[in-house]
Amino acid sequence: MNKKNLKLIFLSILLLILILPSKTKASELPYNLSGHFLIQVENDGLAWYVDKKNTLRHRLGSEREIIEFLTKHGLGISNDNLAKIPIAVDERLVKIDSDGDGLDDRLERAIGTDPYNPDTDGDGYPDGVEIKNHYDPLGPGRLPIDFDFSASLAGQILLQVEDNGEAWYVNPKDNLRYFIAEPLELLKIIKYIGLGISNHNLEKIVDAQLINNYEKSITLNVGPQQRLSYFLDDIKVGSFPISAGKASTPTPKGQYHIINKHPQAWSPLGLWMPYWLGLGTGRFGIHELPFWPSGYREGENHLGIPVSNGCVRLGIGPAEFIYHWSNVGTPVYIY
Ligand SMILES: [Ca+2]
Ligand SMILES: [Ca+2]
Ligand SMILES: [Ca+2]
Repeated sequence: MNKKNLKLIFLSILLLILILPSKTKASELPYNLSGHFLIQVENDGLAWYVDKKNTLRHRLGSEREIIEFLTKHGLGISNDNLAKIPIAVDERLVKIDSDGDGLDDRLERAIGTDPYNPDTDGDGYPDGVEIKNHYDPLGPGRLPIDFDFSASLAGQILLQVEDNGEAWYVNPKDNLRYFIAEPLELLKIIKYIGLGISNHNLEKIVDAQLINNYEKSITLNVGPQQRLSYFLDDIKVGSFPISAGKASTPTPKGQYHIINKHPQAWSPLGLWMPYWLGLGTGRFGIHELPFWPSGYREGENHLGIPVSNGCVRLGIGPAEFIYHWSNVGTPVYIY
């Protein structure tokens, strides 16, 4: 078998890897893949990143593009907070492990263990074993791991601002942080943890290079479609199913803008409306599926069906995304 055939087989295996939940609509793909690295298998494995903030894709072809990406997308983090995120120990990413403890020399320098001593604190457990099991390799006790905190940063690039700007990536698949020892090293990480994607699916995610002014707008189809679409510079980036007002209490149509935001608003009808975005005079708005003080939550199965009292309901996940994505003043066209 020649090299080309082998490559084709490898590519077709990668294509099968892309996890696409059957319910996912094309326009929800950018959101569903946000925070992930993608491998464009039909184009020599070119790497992309889907931005969590706006679901646009960024090309990571050259070292220059990667450096620009890390600088632009890196979120500064304190050492105390970074310590809460478990570290990935992946032998495939080890380049030089001088002391054979399973940790790359460069990773050891970043976390303060001794690259030439497999058991830095001399407690009988190697550094790699301690890290893997969330024990402190520098002394007694466990690491201050906080899985909820780690999950909240899934898909982010983190930069250690109190040290030398060491870069980490929190993989949404396992919520572990991967050390990016040098910019080009990121491509190696992507090779192992990125998602393979076909050209057909990649085209459903807008290339960040097409956006100039980042002017935001939202449209709400409150008719049979029941969808919210979000735009940048008049380019549709993605959309989500909604539940707008029922026939007796329809959502007003027309041109509005977001007048206020609240992470959890209270409705006079006696229910909570998370991720509230007020429209018009603030008597109606966009929010997450509401819940009642009893804890009962409106079901996801209402999305796509107009059942509300005039507000526009979004699913869990998309509501939080649109809340953070939009600003007070963002235009909203309802039709
Ligand atoms: Ca080592
Ligand atoms: Ca060591
Ligand atoms: Ca030890």
